[in-house]
Amino acid sequence: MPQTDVIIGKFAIKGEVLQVKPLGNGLINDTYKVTTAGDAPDYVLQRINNAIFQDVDLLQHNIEAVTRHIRKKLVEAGESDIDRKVLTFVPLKDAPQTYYFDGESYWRVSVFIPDAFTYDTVDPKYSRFAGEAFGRFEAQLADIPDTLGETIPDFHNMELRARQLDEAVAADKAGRLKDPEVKAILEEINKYKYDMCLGERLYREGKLPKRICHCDTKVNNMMFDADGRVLCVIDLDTVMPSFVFSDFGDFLRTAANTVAEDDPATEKVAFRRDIFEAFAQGYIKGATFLTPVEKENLPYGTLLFPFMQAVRFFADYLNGDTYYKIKYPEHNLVRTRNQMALFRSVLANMDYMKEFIAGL
Ligand code: GN1
Ligand code: MG
Repeated sequence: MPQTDVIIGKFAIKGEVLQVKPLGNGLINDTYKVTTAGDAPDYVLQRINNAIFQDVDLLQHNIEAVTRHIRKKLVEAGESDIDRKVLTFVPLKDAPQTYYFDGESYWRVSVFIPDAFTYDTVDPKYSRFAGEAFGRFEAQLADIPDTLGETIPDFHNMELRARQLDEAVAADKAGRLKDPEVKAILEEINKYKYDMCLGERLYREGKLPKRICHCDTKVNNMMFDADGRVLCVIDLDTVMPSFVFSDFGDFLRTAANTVAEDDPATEKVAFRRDIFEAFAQGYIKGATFLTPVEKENLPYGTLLFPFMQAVRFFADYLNGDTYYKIKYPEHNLVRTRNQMALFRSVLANMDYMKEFIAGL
């Protein structure tokens, strides 16, 4: 692999590079912080996981269109400090494109946002801000003039995820299906699979629209300033047409779980109503465009995401851990147990959530 300082030298950055070191804890790409000398901005260098994002040209086209459009909206709204409220991608020194191919890997560089923080957990106050920010993010992109492609086709399509699990089961590549616990998880998933594909059915019936969504609204994909105000949404690789549940449900999947998504202590997993209520209030304020069917199904979206994530972790476990980065052999199984425990906890809250949403 070429040196990261050689790679960074291909981009039209300002300032002399002092240091490049790993940043963050994403499960897909490799991320580095690039520190420069003097007044020049610092940067974020990323190696794009090309096995997962197979069309990097389309990916960067999407991201450039999205950041351009949001920047325009911020200017029109008379916002200040815009460079901290939307990501800026840096072109190459000798070409306008915002990615570099070194013969093996794809790389990109964005400007590092100073004095900004990401969190792996939030309190209700931050949850409300996050809800409003994700709702606003979707609202800002509602009239984007560019056509955005699906950077991972059918990314949040539950029918596809269910099929992929069926394929993983049929192949049993890692020979893990003989474990009785694994079989029990599979049975539980199969029991709810059909119900969880409701979104795709509503879409086919013409009752549910697709909109431009972020599709990876993990709590740590949002930057806050020192006062807890949302600055911007990051990790834009999966911005694409989807159901609004993608952003609503995926945030609560991480933020409203009492523990991290890979905490082995499943008995501690529980769905936090305080985080849900604050997020839902914020989101409905920001997402001014919601149709009655979308609003009514937000509880379904909240239930769908722990389920879909469990199915994805579980399929990866059966496939021998080829998709998500793992830190130990059982990591994907531990994640699956955790997400199924969350699914059960959310399921027990369905009536309560429906009543709460109807009252907003
Ligand atoms: C991945 O890149 P990261 O870690 O923010 C994944 C999400 C999953 C998440 C689970 C492209 O997100 O869909 O929800 O891990 N991204 C992709 O932690 O598959
Ligand atoms: Mg991330």
